[in-house]
Amino acid sequence: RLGGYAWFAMIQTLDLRGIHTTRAQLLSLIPRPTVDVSVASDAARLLIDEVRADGESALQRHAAQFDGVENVQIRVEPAAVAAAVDALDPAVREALESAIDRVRAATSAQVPVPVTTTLAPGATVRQRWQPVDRVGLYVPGGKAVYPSSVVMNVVAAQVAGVASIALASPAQREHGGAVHPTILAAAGLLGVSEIYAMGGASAIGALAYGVPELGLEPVDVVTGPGNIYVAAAKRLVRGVVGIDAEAGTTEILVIADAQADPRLIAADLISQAEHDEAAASLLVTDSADLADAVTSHLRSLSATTEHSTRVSEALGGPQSAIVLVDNLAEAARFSNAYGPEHLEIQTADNEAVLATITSAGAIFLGQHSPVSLGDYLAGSNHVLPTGGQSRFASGLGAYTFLRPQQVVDYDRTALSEVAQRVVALSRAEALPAHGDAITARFPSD
Ligand code: HSO
Ligand code: ZN
Repeated sequence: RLGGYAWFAMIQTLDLRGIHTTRAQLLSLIPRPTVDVSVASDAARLLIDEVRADGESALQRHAAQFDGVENVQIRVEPAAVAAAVDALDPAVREALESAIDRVRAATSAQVPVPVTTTLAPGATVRQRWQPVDRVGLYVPGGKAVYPSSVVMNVVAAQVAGVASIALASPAQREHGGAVHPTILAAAGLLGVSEIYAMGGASAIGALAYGVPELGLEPVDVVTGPGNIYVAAAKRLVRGVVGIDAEAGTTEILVIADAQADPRLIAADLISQAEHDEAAASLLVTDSADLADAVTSHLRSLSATTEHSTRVSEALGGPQSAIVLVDNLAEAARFSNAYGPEHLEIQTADNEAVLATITSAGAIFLGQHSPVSLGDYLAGSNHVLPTGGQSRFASGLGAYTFLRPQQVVDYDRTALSEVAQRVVALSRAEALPAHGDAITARFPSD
């Protein structure tokens, strides 16, 4: 650890004070990781094509190549799920059950009620929300295992009313090529039994197109977080199936003012940096004193944290920064342009800042609502859009699996009232058979 400064690479500072930026300039200043999903597209396409052509044998080859395991039992036996539930540490079981209850409760608020609009007597358009029939949920298993992501994906699909759920997660070398036991246990607690030991782009392809030898039927929607190969694969199968927003490498952006606690901010920035060398941790503040204090806490905390090397690399990477701005309005402007996966607001008036926020995957207000609470037990969903996608997309929820459908129901009188208008518009579009289909219902007129 000699030459400690190099070891603990410092977080860069972006000083925007006194600078007036256009939106385009602001977007170009935003720190982002240097690799993006498009670089993984060719490799992902190849893997998906192989799975489509060769089915299970392609999945076996890919497991050997990427996960270092041979002869994988790809379709998990129900007995293995039950055994994993039995072997679960009681404290972890209690925590998972509590997470399931809270996520289920908060997710229930995401199911819209059907609404019928009466446009005239006997003329209604009904709005109903229909769950998709079958979904494939991906749970990553690379640098860490994510039973919590099983909860987030499965509960959202169950609350939506999805009847058929398949789950995929990579074969784990340390577990003899099986899916990680905690992931199996989480699935078991949720009553999900169709589970496949397969990972990466191959798994996404298998879910989207199906694998007959495994009894794996194609799904309608594929969701779940993953690395750039998973994200690239989801982009490739989109259109064949629906997908959720890309939940890639984790991001946290903290908006804070002088009164915030720098030690807690540093802890929160590190909590997400722990996920990946490419994770993005940003503090946006109008207080240079707070920025300095957070920097020194980052230095000391990152030295002792378990994943010190990974954290230091993430904090020192081009995607992480401390951003100095003139005021909190500018902080919000920067954050909205960035569109963080997680936004923490730690200011004297959090509600006032919240009112100026437009884009974020999920928002965490005040000192006692850290992101890691949301990762596990807040009740909110932790599968959230990254890479600026919160500017146009939302996190995973029941609505991810629901399709709004309009049901039209007119009676004879209601139809006759608008018949001539349909005829007029159909003639204006030179599609007279459209009008004829209406008048055919009134032969005597
Ligand atoms: N922060 C991650 C979710 C997670 N953290 C799972 C721990 N386990 C992305 O929102
Ligand atoms: Zn996390």
